[in-house]
Amino acid sequence: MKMVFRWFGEENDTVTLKQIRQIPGVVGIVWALSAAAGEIWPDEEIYHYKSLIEGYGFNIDVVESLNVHEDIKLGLPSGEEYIENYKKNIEKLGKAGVRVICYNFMPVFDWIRTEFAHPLPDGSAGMFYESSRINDIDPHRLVTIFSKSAKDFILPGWDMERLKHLQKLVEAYSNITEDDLLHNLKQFLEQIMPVCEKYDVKMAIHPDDPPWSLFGLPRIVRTKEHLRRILALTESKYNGLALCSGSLGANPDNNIPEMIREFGDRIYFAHIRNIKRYDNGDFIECSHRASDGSLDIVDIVQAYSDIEFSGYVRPDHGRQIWDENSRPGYGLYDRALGIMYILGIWDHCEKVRMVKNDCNK
Ligand SMILES: [Mn+2]
Repeated sequence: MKMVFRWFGEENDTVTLKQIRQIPGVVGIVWALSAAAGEIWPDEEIYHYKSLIEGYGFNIDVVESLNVHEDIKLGLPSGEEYIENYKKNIEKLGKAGVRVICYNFMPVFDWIRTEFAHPLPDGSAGMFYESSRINDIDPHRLVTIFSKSAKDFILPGWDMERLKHLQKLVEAYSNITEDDLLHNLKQFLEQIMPVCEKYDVKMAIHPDDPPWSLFGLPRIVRTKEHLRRILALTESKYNGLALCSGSLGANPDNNIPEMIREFGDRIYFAHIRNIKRYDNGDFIECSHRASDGSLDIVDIVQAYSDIEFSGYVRPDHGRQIWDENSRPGYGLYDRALGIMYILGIWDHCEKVRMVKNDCNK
């Protein structure tokens, strides 16, 4: 596995490349420009980030996210122009050296939580999802909560300009079924796959977070069957997955190690994160350690080792610890701890595998 770390850029992150450089094992930066969905990324900015990141000895292999315009998800004729722009961005990024693009196909909302900093018993805080609050919450209020708690940070996937037109956006989906949305994803993938192949850029779809429908909106990336269906949409192997343990794992029916073993060589990007689920459907993001949450991170990393995973991995989110003031979920300290835990398990698994191989010779 190749360990990478998400970074939001000089103006938009409390963590510096210099700090990331000192986390053992990190070889690349997961980056993006803060452009709105549908826009073409300017070369000057792409190459500015490339030289900045490579200057610290990191690769720029993974971009997260290149957002898909809502009109593409809705299958509108106006989406065609945005697909053309998407293709241009794939070409630009491929030429610059990017090998994987992580994206999602979630209608209107990207990831959803009801609280950014919910206290954990040890005095740290984690992002929290309280199901009873979601049920009575009006989507408008959710956007207000998000914009207030996010303080000065731009939240990944939460394009506030776009969300000003929330009512219209939600209504636009009222007649779109899951099958329609899947069909629109197929149309999108079919058009971009030749460009991905030409410039050697793999697409990795991120699962819905949380993995169930909200506000009556269709969601098509939330179970093993959904992932199977998505991989079968194209002949091309450039259509792949960003397997996020914390997103899928919020549903106890999703068995992450089983998915890793089934989808193995089509997983291009792994997000590893633990969550603690409660019986009432709530969940909180906790430390990576298996005993702290509901997901067995040891089994998950073991599964990646068993399939000899050579793709990219990142600790997904971290708690807020040691009084760090960072963007929610994306502080330095707890993600660095997560990396050391993941690499500890990985190194052990690899060692055991090599000893076994030697014995079989
Ligand atoms: Mn994720």
